[in-house]
Amino acid sequence: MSNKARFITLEGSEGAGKTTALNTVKNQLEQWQVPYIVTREPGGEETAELIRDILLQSKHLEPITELLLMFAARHEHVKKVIEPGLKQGTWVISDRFVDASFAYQGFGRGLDLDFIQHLEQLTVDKNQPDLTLWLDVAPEVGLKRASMRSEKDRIEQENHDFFKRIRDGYRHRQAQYPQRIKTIDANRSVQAVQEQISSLMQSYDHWVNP
Ligand code: Z5A
Repeated sequence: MSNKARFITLEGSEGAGKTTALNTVKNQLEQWQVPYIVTREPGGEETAELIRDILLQSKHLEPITELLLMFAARHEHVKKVIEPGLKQGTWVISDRFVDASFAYQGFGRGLDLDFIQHLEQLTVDKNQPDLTLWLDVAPEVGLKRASMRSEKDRIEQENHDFFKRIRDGYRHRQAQYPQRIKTIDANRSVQAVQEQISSLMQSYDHWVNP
């Protein structure tokens, strides 16, 4: 068995179903019998979780403040959890990572993509995901699912056009990195989504059985 630990991220906009996807990925890693941790962004580490509370609970944040806090949290997360984990041979699954900043802060809030890329180089450096599952859901489908939830945080309260721009952002990233970012059609039933993810994960069997 190859002992190179892999870094897998899950992305998607509101109501995409990342929680279900996460369970399907975990099942595959358990079948492969590889050690793994599950983490999330913003957050995933003590200080980063404190920053998450500011990000999600503040009534108003300037877009640049939001962007800088996302990357401050990410840098703590990368340096204290992701990088050491991978070095020790532990696989890392993260619910969201840097693509979310391009989609939400870049496309959603309209911040400069070159500036975001510069922050990415500074804070993430070589710790890039090996595989990203982008759960692509139409905003009207995702927002309907999410509306079942009782309380919405600051970002979840944004309107339909914002989530349309997020989807454009993810499309743009997928076109830029087609080898890494794989599109999952998340408009379909839970079972159909699980099947697509399982079969995609199985196509990476060579990672563990070279
Ligand atoms: N954010 C950012 O702006 N910039 C960044 O760089 C980063 C993040 C890293 C994090 O909030 C927020 O931060 C997020 C992006 C922003 N804001 N938004 N929007 P979070 O972690 O609290 O929220 P989230 O990432 O959006 O996660 P979530 O809401 O928990 O997950 P989800 O993908 O939206 O969905 P879910 O909980 O798995 O499913 C939603 C519901 O739909 C649930 O009731 C399911 O049972 C149901 N569901 C799921 N799949 C299906 C299918 N296929 N059919 C029918 N129903 C389904």
